[in-house]
This record gives sequence, C-alpha cells and structure tokens, in this order.
Amino acid sequence: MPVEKLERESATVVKHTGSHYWVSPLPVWDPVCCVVRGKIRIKELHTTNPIAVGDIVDYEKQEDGGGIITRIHSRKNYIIRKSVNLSRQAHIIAANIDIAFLVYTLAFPETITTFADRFLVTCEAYRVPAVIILNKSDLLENFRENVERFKEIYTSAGYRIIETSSVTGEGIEELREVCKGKLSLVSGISGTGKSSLINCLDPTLRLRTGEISGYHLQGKHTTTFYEVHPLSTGGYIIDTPGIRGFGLIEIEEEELSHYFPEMLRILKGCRFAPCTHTHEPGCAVKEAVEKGEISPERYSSYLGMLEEEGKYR
Ligand SMILES: Nc1nc2c(ncn2[C@@H]2O[C@H](COP(=O)(O)OP(=O)(O)OP(=O)(O)O)[C@@H](O)[C@H]2O)c(=O)[nH]1
Ligand SMILES: [Mg+2]
Ligand SMILES: [Zn+2]
Repeated sequence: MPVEKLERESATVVKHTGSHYWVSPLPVWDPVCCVVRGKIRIKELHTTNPIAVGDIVDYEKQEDGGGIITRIHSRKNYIIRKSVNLSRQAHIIAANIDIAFLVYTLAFPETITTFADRFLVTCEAYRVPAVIILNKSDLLENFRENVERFKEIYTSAGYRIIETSSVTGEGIEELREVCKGKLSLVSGISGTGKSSLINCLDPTLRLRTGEISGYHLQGKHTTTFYEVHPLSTGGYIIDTPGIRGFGLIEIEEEELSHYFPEMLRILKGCRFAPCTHTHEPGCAVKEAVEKGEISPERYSSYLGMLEEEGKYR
C-alpha cells in the first residue's frame, strides 16, 4: 500500500542495525526509525554500508512514525576499514566525527601494535583527530615497562594518551572533558572495555558489557551495533563492535608516510621527493630512525604497510 509523503527533515544517523537506521536531529534526542528506499550510492566509494552512524541524512516522515532516508549529505570525514577476510570489502565505521578514540589494552586482551598503527594512519588519512586510550590501567602493575615503552612510542609520534580504568575511575574525568561538545567514536578490538568506559562516563547508559575469556583472554564481541549515546555531561559518543583486524584501504606508496605525523614533520628533509624512505640515499626519515628520533616499532609498522599495499595492488 502506498504511504503518504509527509515533511522532509535532516538528522544524524545515531544507530544502525542491519536494514534499519535510527536518526535524530542532534542536539535534539528523539530517534526515529528509518529505512532506505532503493539504492543510495556514494560515487566512487564501494562499501558494504552506504550510510554510516554519524552521517547527516534527509528523510521523509511517514504516517506510521517511521521515516525513509532519501539523501546523504556530504561528509566532513569518515573512518573506513577493509575487512581482513578474503572479500576485503570496505566498511565505513562512522562519519563526521570530531575525535576517534583508539581503546587499547596492553594485556587482557593484548592488542597488537599493527592494529593501532593502521587505525591511526586511517585517522590521519581522513583528517580525524585521534586520541589513544590506554585502558585497564588497574591491571598493569606487572607491565610497567611495556606501559612506559608504549607511551614513549606514541607520545613521541605526536599522540595524546589518556590512561584509564573503569574499575578505579582513573582518567574518566579527563575523558569527559575531551568528549564535551563533540561527536566522538570509540574503536578497538573486542574486550578492551569500550562499552565499560562509556558506562563510566555516564552511568545512566548501562550498556551491555562482556567478560573476556579463553586461553588468549579475548573479548566475546558483545557490542554488535554501531550506536551514538548522548552523554549527560555533554557530547555524543559512538560505541562500536570490536574489530578483529584493521585493513587499510588503498593509500599510495608515496603518500603513506604523510600519515605518520613524526615522519610528515621531517620528510621535507629527504633528498628525493617523493621518497618511500626505504632505499633512497639522503633520507631524513631513515636518519631519524637511526638517531632514535623515530621509533623502530613505528618504522617497521610503516614498512609492513608499504609491503602489504604493494601486495594487493
Ligand atoms: N580490570 C578492568 N576490567 C575492565 C576495564 N574495562 C573493562 N573491563 C572488563 O573488560 C571486559 C570487556 O569489557 P567491554 O566493555 O564489554 O569491552 P568492549 O570493548 O565493549 O568489547 P566488545 O563490545 O566485545 O567490543 C568486561 O569484563 C569488563 O568488566 C578496566 O578498566 N579494568
Ligand atoms: Mg562493547
Ligand atoms: Zn625519505
């Protein structure tokens, strides 16, 4: 039966579950359940989801209280990753975000640094400011050396790190301040405590959390939807499902080092331009690695990504 068209309005996508999108005209919190009619495609961007949380869309209100999405506004930015399985399909995690928090744990579960570096490169490539949350600080008594090394690597690269614990409350007030007035995103592997942190930021939210288990102490992929939560202390935060692996989408070989802030700062000094900072003589980046000004860990992550990029081309 045809439904009558009512008003057309703009709103932000605040939740995505399969075929449904909830939208709300932020800062007003009044989510309406919408569907997409027909195909909405963004030119030249082939992704599994044409619309992501954080997108601003136009929708037509329907008599039954729901809506039909008719248009996506152009995006200020977005975070996109490639699935690490064979399909290597691209997926937009979220759009129009002011800050991306990488929720990282050195133990319980241990996150591999290549995950962090790929996430951070993607944030740089799409102009999303990134902040690292080093969570579960209450469990790191026996990992002090790893903590210090981790902080050294990423602060010298140019990233802010906030150490947090949802058990002791460490860092929560600092995080609240950063979130005020912004749309932020938490991302990370399963079990790092993304949903627990959001519950700490605003205890009225009561998001579902899951224990970590098994021999490798991994998370159980408790959060399954992408969802925006309004924080009572100000700002909106997007909880996301844990990611297994973060596949980079295509980045040109010559461009990759621009997304390592510590390399970008000095690559003007390379004799050749463009320089891949691998075999070229007179390379300022290699020199900085030798002098210890760029960490060997980040440089080897860079080389790994270069190699992988070549492989899929
Ligand atoms: N000791 C300690 N445990 C924590 C902390 N934060 C979270 N946890 C525990 O870690 C487990 C996983 O927490 P979740 O918040 O569900 O993790 P998540 O990142 O949302 O996981 P997914 O939704 O699966 O991606 C739960 O048992 C939490 O209680 C922390 O700061 N310290
Ligand atoms: Mg979760
Ligand atoms: Zn160079």
